[in-house]
Amino acid sequence: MNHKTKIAIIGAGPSGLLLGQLLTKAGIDNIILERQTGEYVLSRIRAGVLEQGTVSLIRESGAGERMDKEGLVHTGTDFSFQGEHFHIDLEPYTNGKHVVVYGQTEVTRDLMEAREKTGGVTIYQAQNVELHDIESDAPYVTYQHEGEVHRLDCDYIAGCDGFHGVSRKSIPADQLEEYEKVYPFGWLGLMSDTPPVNDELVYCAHERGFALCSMRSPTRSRYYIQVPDTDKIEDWNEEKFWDELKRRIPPEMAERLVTGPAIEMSIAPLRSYVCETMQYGRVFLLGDAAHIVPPTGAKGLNLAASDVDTAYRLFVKIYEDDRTDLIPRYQEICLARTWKAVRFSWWMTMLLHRFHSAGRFDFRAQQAEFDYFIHSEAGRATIAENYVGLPFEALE
Ligand code: FAS
Ligand code: PHB
Repeated sequence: MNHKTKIAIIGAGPSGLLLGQLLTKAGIDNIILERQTGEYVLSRIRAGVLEQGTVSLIRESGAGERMDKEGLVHTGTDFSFQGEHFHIDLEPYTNGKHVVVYGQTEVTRDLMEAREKTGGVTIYQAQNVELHDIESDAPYVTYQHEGEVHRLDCDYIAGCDGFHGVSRKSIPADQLEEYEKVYPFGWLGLMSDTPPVNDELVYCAHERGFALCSMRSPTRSRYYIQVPDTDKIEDWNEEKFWDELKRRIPPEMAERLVTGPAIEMSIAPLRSYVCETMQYGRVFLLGDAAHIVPPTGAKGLNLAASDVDTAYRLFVKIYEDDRTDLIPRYQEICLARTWKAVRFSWWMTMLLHRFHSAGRFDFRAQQAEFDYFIHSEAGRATIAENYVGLPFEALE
């Protein structure tokens, strides 16, 4: 089948769904092509913390009702180093800003439901998606669905297909400006229907390794511990996880920790990656298709949302006022914000994780860095304003 739309969106993760919802509300026709099923997309356990900019954008898309009802407003976040527990209030350093704890799975579910209600078209199980004539003014996408090959003609393509997607790979390799740093460890995550051990998140640095105490609701907890990049999920079980977590979190928290069966356990590798080519011809890269950050700074999903904000406002300008002159602003704005989020995520990762190959000096220097930032007003302000998210930049 041959069909046509204005914006072909590749990928129905949070980037694709949020962009699709905003464009539909603006009356800009779009179709999403997703290679998995909706259930599979929802089964992936990922982010948990939303910046205020992300919350506002989800509301603007019309998918914010449940988030506003069930999301947990957090006005502070906690840290610990070798078991000593500290709290940072976010609002005094950020003119009253805070974060909302609401799982990416729920954001995705809300966006899927909103899209269905507004009649947006998402083609799931679209296989072998290929981008064509992306340097022309008549690009198109081909894909297979239910055994048939289809062609989707469009004006622009939004590559929202994540790090392993096809969009970035469709840009000529000699046009890609890429930067990468791979960390020698991953995060082993566990989800359990147990009450969170603390009322706000706790980022724990310890000589045995990093740990994070997070949550999804007052009855559902999300925990992570740093594991060597050679570890496999088969090397771990619930009991071993809980024992190790207790060794890394403050003793009073270990005392009151409620353990229970794992709903989910998985290991995520940690890397920092930036593709500075975020727009090429008629293709725009958004979210994980363009950049990956270690989850230590809770930036991945939020950075994707800020790309969506810029892309959405650009497309409105193009279709309402023919402002194609603004197209270069997309990459300019998104890259400036991306590198600041990449820096913060890298800095939080270097500050809080144990580099076992590093020497005693490095561990002492890490401790001093932590002491300075946790105990100085300037240090706390720096952490707070990056954690709640830097402001979105306007197109003009
Ligand atoms: P996504 O990867 O979410 O979505 C891309 C979509 O495109 C997928 O549905 C995929 O199936 C589809 N796709 C891929 N190739 C395709 C093709 N060829 N054709 C059609 N469709 C295709 N961020 C945080 O802020 N906090 C966290 O704690 C956190 N934890 C994470 C844990 C893991 C294991 C991972 C991988 C990421 C984590 N992230 C976290 C980052 C994560 O939340 C991403 O930033 C977020 O999913 C980005 O959303 P998208 O850009 O939509 O990409
Ligand atoms: C989570 O709850 O999954 C989460 C929260 C904050 C992070 C990373 C992950 O920095």
